[in-house]
Amino acid sequence: MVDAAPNTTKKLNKFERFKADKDGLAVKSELEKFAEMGWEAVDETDLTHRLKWLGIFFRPVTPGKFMLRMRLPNGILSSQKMRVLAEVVQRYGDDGSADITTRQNLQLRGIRLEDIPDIFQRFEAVGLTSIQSGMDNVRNITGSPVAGIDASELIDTRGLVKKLQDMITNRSAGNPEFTNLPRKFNIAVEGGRDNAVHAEINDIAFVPAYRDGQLGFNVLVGGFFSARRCEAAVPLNAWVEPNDDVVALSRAILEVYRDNGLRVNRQKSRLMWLIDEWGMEQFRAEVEKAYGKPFLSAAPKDEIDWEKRDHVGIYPQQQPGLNYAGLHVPVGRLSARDMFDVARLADVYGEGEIRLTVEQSIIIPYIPDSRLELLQQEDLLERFSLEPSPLVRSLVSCTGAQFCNFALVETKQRALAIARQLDATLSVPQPVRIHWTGCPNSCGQPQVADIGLMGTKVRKDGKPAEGVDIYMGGKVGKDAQLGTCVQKGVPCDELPEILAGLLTERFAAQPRTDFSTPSNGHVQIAVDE
Ligand code: SRM
Ligand code: SF4
Repeated sequence: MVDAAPNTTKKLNKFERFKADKDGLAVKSELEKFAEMGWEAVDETDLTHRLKWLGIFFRPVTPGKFMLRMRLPNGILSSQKMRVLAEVVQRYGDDGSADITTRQNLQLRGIRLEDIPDIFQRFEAVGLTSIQSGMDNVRNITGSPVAGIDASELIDTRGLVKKLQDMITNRSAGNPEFTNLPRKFNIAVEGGRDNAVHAEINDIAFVPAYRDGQLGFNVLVGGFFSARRCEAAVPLNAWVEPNDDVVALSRAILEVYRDNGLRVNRQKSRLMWLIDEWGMEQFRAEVEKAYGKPFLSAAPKDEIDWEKRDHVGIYPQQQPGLNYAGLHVPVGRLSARDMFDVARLADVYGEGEIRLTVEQSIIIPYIPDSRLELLQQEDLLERFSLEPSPLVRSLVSCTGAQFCNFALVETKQRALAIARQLDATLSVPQPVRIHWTGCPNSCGQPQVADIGLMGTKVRKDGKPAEGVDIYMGGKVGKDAQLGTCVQKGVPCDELPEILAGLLTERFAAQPRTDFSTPSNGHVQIAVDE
């Protein structure tokens, strides 16, 4: 096994130094000890950084109550797994909750370090893991949320995504080959026609493409967002068959990045900076060498030719007589009760499977036609609607100030309140995707939105206040492109009026005249601290 080793003799940044001192994965064997001594006594670098290699995030905003970031390949989990996660959250009462993330994943809140050994045992018993989900590791690997059930699907990505995760994490045991990357790393494997996973914003993206009549993937590389720079992925000019070649090529790219990626300035360490430094020709040649066989050049075009779907509502599956139900989860926030309810619905109406979307919502697949009517009478659908009001429906929000110390503004609660207010006063003829992100790190992906709102600090009437920079022009699905900043420093309390203006001028919104309550307009979610 090759141990990851930084490539440079130049001065290393502080992250590289502490990784060289002790690998992040090393804290795995110390969890019992940490649990006994209590978080206050844990070495600071272990506490605030290395624990993230196991998916355990110290939250300076809520000291002692940790966040646990899972890995859910392709965003799929069983009702049994959901129940185990619900039990974890439940034990923390009002402190416990979970969020569906923008990488079709779950994060649990309120976790105490002393409970981690027991929680990890429970995870292992049902095949759950949080390994390598934070810091300089490969994040949750995304794939179409309707893989294997979508009638128009090209490639079922479920097996490939799982194999990729197993390779990267050594089947969840932890894999020191890939725990010292220069920076975080994102991989997406898209198998549908509508680019459901925002392939273009990943460090590696596989997108379906026919080459000489054979279906496989074109490969894109280097997509990323950061406070300093945002780039869409660019073609590697390579095509792979939808088999183990996907895993082998990902491994080759990761090895090249691990051994050559820039490690001096952390702001310039993502894959695209290496591609820039070398040029695509050299990068491709180095990856080809690591891959061990010549690349087939990319297919002339990919098969992403649909507008992006959000999967909210009920849709027939490729399997006759079966349907999937997309339940809208307002800004992705779940309570323990919600999680138990979702697990129950998946068992009673489906086949005990649950899927998550990058829009932070839930899909329950395999529902027979005969069960649809009954499903629609379930109380949970009052909270997690099949027909949410238009702006609430397309809302995405990062964690924000409630739990994230990078945040410059509160996001989730404000996002939902403003969307509901606008839905109550305006009739919007088309979906308008509004994405909130609490700081320039862009976890809420404002650059893919119709209207993106990025938290910032402003001054209003001579006093500091919460505000946003406004992004527009993000396009998803076919011909995806990134939006750009169109207005800076808008105080949050002026946003309802400014957004109403934008919606009217740019998205043909009209004042509502019927004054009926739009669907899902007054659903209460538990975002209050
Ligand atoms: Fe993120 C750091 C939350 C998706 C770019 N992100 C963080 C941290 C870990 C910061 C921290 O320690 O507090 C946030 C944890 C807050 C918390 O308590 O929840 C955080 N990121 C999230 C999530 C939960 C947002 C959400 O509400 O859905 C998403 C978790 C995904 C997952 O399941 O793994 C999340 N983050 C993203 C995305 C979107 C994506 O992957 O499609 C991005 C932009 C895409 C990208 O990475 O290229 C993103 N997060 C960042 C960055 C900027 C990275 C950079 O290269 O500079 C940081 C800061 C960093 O890494 O230094 C960051
Ligand atoms: Fe935190 Fe900023 Fe990411 Fe939001 S965008 S979760 S505020 S780091």
